[in-house]
Amino acid sequence: MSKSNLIIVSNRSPVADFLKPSGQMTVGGLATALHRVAIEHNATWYFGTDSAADLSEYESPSSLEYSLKPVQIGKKEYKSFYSGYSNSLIWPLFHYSPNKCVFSHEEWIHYQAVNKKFAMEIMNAVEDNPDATIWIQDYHLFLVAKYLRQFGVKNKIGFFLHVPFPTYEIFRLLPQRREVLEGLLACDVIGYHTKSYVTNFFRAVRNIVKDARVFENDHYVEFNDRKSFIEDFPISVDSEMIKNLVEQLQNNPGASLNLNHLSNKTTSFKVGLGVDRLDYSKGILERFRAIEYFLKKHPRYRNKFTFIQIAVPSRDTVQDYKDYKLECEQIVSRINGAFGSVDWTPIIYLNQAVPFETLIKYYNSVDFALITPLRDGMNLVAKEFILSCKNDAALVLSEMAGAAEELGKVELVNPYNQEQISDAITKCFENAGYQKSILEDYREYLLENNVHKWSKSFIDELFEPGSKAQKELSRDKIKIMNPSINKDVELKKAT
Ligand code: ADQ
Repeated sequence: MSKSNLIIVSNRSPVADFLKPSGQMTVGGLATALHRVAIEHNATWYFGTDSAADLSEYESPSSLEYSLKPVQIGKKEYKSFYSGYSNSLIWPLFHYSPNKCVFSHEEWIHYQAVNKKFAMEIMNAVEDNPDATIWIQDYHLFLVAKYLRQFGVKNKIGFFLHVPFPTYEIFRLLPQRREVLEGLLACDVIGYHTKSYVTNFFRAVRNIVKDARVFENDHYVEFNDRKSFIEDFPISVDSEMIKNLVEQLQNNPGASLNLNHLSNKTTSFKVGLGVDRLDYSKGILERFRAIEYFLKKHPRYRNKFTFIQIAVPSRDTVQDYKDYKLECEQIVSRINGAFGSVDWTPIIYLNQAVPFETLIKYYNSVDFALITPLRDGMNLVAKEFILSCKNDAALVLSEMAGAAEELGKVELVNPYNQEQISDAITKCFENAGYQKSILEDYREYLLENNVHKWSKSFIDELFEPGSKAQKELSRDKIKIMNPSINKDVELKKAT
């Protein structure tokens, strides 16, 4: 694929204020991951906006090394599509919270209309460019590929889902479940973070799209004369960039974050950290409750521990998010009121976005991180923390995060289990450094399995659909024919 032939499509612009000549990056996993990919490929990036400005002569910010193409949508329609169908139905459902779902037919109509609008704009761009490869991102845009096919677009189309693909029992609750699957099956390649999500998707197709032919062992589905390959591509971070930031910090100790004042000169004082978008799926409230439980159960650790929670405001047009923000503030205030003193605050709560360099300083200063989402497609914070943390730090990670499938040797917890989280915090006090070698191994692993590898493997697959499955199948065949290879691998692991 030639360099400028990649078209990225996402609901939101990677630049927070795309009308400014040099805009700040949008905070969130998708923007963080794809910004570098867009630079590398000199891509064209389509995104939705409800801005009323005249965008007919729009020019991308001069500071950006790729071009942005806004898809303009009316305010009412955008709200219904974004705050409504996308974030009040699909998001909660795919994060296993059906009680939070709002089922509205009107929002579905708007969701379809907005997806069609995206497809029309992209169709105009690819009409003269049969080599362009289209890469659609995430749950807001499930139907774009289907509309593109209806408009006669034959270009390669890929789709990557950044959130979990839920089990069939959850997915089947979606009234438009067949339409969503049909939208996906208009793509040549569909990517998920983990093998479990791939398995869930195959089961959903088998049960819902009865006229599709499912070849799970060969990683594809045939539907409407099209083969769609379905693969796991665990997303990652820009590990080299993070490593460099950490090295700069280590070479300039004056630049580090000084948290000594928190400890009130108490020896063996510990600082814990949480970093999330302010979202109920991230388990921030449950985490606070577990900390409250810990402080109640272990009075000896009061005064010896502060937890810093950095929560960047998110989706504040959605009522559930407004309520959640309030609940977080109330519980922090309750805990600090009940346990704190004039010279000690149990929880420091920052409801703000923090520059990435500062985030790295936090990661590098604390003793442990509690990353305990109730559900999470992957969770990039876990990977950022491993790459940046102190040698004797520890990571307590929810088993409900996609990242747990890759990073299963850190301290895994059930985010609802207060006793387990409390024990995990206790372990950080009593056994500092117990994860040292595990985190060292994962640092190596993440340096190799970085965001560039993620995007490259997706784009390679899109360029030649089925090649990943072919490689895996022939590797498996070699293993079956030469069982000694397996033994060698096992031996290497053991030594
Ligand atoms: P998110 O739900 O946004 O992403 P996550 O993967 O943790 O979740 O990424 C968040 C990003 O935002 C991280 O890069 C982090 O550094 C940054 N961030 C978080 N809080 C911040 C703050 N207060 N200030 C500044 N930056 C902050 C979605 C899915 C995830 C999936 C990603 C990528 O929900 O499961 O991992 O997409 O696919």
